Amino acid sequence: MIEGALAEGILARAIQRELLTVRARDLREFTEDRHRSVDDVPYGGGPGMVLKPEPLFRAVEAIARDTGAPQAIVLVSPQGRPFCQDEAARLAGLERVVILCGRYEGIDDRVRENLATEELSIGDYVLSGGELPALVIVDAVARLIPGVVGDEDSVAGDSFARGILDFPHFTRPAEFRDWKVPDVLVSGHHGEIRKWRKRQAIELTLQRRPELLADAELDVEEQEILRELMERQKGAPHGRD
Ligand code: 9D3
Repeated sequence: MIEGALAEGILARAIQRELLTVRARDLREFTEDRHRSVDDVPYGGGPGMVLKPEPLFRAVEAIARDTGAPQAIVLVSPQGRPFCQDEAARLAGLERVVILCGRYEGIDDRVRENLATEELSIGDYVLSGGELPALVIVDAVARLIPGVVGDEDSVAGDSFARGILDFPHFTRPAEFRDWKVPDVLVSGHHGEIRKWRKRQAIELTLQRRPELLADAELDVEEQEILRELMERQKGAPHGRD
């Protein structure tokens, strides 16, 4: 699953160009019993299986021997702190990161307490394993490594990099099935276009994700637009949209 995802798109290109290295390790390689068991029944009873601590500790110790000690050992789990753009930026600044993931009902808590340096979740929904969350983290972090994304401006200008939602995008044709591209975008007035995009982004953020605005990095013009939109919202009737 992980190797498949790493073989496609921007990630594959970045790995090929040695801008980053990603290696998937199979926990079964770090077992010692005849059945190569990575899990066992839970102490105290209950459904499902629990990941054993030994293969995880042995895997991390082997990685440390091979490549040097990791600066972070991230356990992905539904109980983790929410992963976000700031966390991605922090991890992108580290030299070596290990991500621990698995499919299980639970993971022996000694791994969380004594091996992992942090625990991250990618959101409040139940997945069938931690591989996709691990890949989500790898993808978000990789994009922040210089050269991975072709256009550096696109990374810096990413709406989430500034903590607000993106503005709407359009391309040709200027009219499609009676739906027109906003006149301002076709006009070529770059100042007006910049202002329109700011307003759209802030309006959308205010409507859908107002909690983002508390920590957003807004310039003076954007702060002015936000004040104006909030004034307008106050007077308007509720319940639209
Ligand atoms: C019924 C109890 N479940 C815990 C909330 C068991 C359970 C569900 C899902 C145990 C593991 C998993 C697999 N998910 C992850 O490993 C996981 C995950 C997720 O499911 N959602 C959001 N982020 C993450 S990070 C790792």
